[in-house]
Amino acid sequence: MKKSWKQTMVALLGSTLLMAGCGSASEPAAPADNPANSGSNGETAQPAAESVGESVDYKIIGIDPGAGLMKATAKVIEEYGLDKWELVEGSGAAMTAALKDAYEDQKPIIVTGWTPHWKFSKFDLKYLEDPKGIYGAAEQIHTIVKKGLKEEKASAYAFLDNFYWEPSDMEAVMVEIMEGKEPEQAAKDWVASNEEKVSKWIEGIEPANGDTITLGYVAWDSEIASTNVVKVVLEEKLGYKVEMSQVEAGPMWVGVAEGDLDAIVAAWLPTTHADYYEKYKDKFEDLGPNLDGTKIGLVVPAYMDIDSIEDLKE
Ligand code: PBE
Repeated sequence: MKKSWKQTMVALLGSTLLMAGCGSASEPAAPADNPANSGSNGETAQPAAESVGESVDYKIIGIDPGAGLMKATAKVIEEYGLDKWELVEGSGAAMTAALKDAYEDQKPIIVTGWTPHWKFSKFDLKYLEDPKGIYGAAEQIHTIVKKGLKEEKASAYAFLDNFYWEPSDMEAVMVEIMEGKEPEQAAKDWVASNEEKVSKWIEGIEPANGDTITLGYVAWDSEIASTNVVKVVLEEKLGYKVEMSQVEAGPMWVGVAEGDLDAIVAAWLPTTHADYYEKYKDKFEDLGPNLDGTKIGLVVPAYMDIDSIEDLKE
């Protein structure tokens, strides 16, 4: 034992001296032979790179459970076989807070997201591709009113029927609110600086005399913006007194179907709110789109090295 240990040492010493001699004599030893260069060995000794799932603890940061986006995401988890993944329920505000925290630290995060939304102008984000098309194509947001509104509140009905704006308009209001303006003030300012657009919505409509009208909405940033703009126009231009009723998505649809709410400008169709629409479709009046070109899906910071929902399986 002792002898062979000594022999080993002599052999090692010999080869080390030999290599040292080689190195100083002319060229450096080839990396594979040079014990000082442990780069290749060091790399293989490191733990394998984390998967996307591990990096976010297999969590998708969701919003309120009644949102169509949540139901679509549950279906995504099922159809793409994302068995280890969990969809975390919360709210739109909790989702954007989590996104902001992660983004500031350049950490990975996956959220349920939608357009129009201010988050795309504040952060560099991307939608994950959805090759199975579960989130659907571009959609519209419709204005839905209770049956009989036309006879009951004709001026409001006429304006709601005309109300139509662009995603960039909605985003402008959303950004102001996100930057700290009260939603109603942001809406007032937008109305004041978009006289031309607003005057087309109310052209030829006789103002009402202080009638009360109730608008239902969910606390999604997009709908906070649109509902406040509609409120301001109804109050400032058409003489209504507007009550805004903040509810969950299910009760919002029930409310307009049963006539407890006069109108909503928050119906994402044909896909996101398809089940609500089907369930109550004979009980309300659909005034058609007030905005074209929405999108829903899984959203990640652009610095994350994934592109598709398929990448979440790894
Ligand atoms: N959203 C915003 C809603 C509709 C408006 C996409 C979060 C939803 O998923 O139901």
